[in-house]
Amino acid sequence: MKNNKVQILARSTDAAFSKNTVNVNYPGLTLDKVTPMENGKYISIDVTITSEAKPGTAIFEFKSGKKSQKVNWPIKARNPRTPGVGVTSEDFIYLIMPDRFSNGDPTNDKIAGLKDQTLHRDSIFHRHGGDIQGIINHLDYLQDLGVTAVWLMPVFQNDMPNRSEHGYAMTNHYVVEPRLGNNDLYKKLGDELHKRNMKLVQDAVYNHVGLYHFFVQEKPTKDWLHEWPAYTNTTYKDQPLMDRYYSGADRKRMSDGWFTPMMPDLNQNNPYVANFLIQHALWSVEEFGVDGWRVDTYIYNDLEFMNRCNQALYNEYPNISIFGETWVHGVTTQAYFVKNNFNNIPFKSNLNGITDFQTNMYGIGNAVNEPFGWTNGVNKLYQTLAADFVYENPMNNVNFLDNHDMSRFYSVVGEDINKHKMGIAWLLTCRGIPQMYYGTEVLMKGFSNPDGWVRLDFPGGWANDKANKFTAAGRNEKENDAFEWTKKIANFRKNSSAIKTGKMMQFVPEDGVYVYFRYDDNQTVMCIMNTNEKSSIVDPLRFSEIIKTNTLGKEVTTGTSISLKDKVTIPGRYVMVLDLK
Ligand SMILES: [Ca+2]
Ligand SMILES: [Ca+2]
Repeated sequence: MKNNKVQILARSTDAAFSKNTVNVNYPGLTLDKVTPMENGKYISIDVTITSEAKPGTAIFEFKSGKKSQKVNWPIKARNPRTPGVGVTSEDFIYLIMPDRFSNGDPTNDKIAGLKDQTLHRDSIFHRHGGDIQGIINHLDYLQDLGVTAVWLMPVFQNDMPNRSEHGYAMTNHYVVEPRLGNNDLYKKLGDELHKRNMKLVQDAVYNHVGLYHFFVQEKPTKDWLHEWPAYTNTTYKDQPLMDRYYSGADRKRMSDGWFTPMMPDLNQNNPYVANFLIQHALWSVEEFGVDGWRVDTYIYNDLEFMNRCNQALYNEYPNISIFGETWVHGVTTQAYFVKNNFNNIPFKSNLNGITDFQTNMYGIGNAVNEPFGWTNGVNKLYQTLAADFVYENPMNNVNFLDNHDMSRFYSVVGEDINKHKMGIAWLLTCRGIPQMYYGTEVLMKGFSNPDGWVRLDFPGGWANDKANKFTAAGRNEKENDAFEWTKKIANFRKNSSAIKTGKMMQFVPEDGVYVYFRYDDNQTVMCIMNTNEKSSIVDPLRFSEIIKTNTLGKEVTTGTSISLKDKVTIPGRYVMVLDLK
């Protein structure tokens, strides 16, 4: 690899372990530095793996007086498939909470010795038994739907006494959570996806770990965590990070406060912590063949550290796409965290993508739910997209209708199937990378109050479920309608250069109707969104600068051909997606 230096953290139960001498004798491996840590149970070992090194097992010998101990350390061959190919606007991402999607292996539902022994599908905060095998079992379903990339909520071990189901409280970075499977099975998921030309997105968490992580329970150095005289939570207020009138105390609480009492905040200014996190990222991509990288709680990290961490991945995998979770309020604020067009600001991010909370919170929901007004309804979506000039590349923004933290879209739109389908049509045709949350295609419901209600089981994912929504026969008429609608547009999208890589042109919404185009030299796709309850009439003449010589539009969802020489009638609460001819 380009970066051939590795910092190993060795840990023992012996409180005087750090007094050991360290030796290793392996062709091509050089021992650069041995550092006893402040905590006597840890030694840091810096090594270089030169190009002469062959795959095999290096044996580290730890010696103290007459006592000697040997530890095997594998040196692996490179992944034969170049990982980090990137998840782009050509993809359609499906976000899965592994514990709640499908139980493919009932034998791993409870693991003896782990702190959380719950297994109770009627409780939103207990474990339900879903796992990686359950996901592998349903890759045909996802492929049929038109999905091209799968993003799992974090898969590494969360050995926490409770709330272990979500995965964001890691306790061991190098072990896949045994209730989800194991390292080999996670690797197999990557292989199975790649066989289908699909991609794997990993959910990375750098800001915090679980309270029961071994390096929290026994800190290698005193400053491993951000610790406070009394418990201090983050304010969740991002403004002090870029506000020119910021208070230092506010900024420190935002960045160094803990995410929750169960999730200690890591001190990324400690070089050993930083190396640990960066190396884990590189190892994951190489080991599991990861293609895209989602960064949890991006805004709570030390942003200079994030630039270094991102750069380490970009150096090794130039095509990898990294998108940070930016749950903030306002396009300019969101753009601060990603490559942007701002000059003369104190911090410049090197991140190449973000999860676009703005088109979600100030966009599509308003478009389908609010009455049309100067700054309301679909004008809000239009305005938010009109502010895209601040991003270096808005095609890297990940769009979504809902996710594991937000109320499910079908509930947000009052269980109105027409509004729901409008949202899906927009998701799959707007600029950027579409991301669907599991079950949205079959109308799963729930308000995030609390978040467990948006993390229910996918019906049919468990052997004795009453209905199996993975099959047409198990879905009701409305659910099949939503599924087929998604499938039609997603599969059209797969072969649509205009949507995948083309430009976008949007027209000022008039009378509740919003018209936008996706286009390139080979294709023009016209999307007409009628947010009114009643049908509306659109005159194609207004759009002649982009319709040009096209005379027909073939509706992607129905196959109907529509003449563009005449006025077009759009049903109420509907998005018409037309492939122009
Ligand atoms: Ca299971
Ligand atoms: Ca932090």
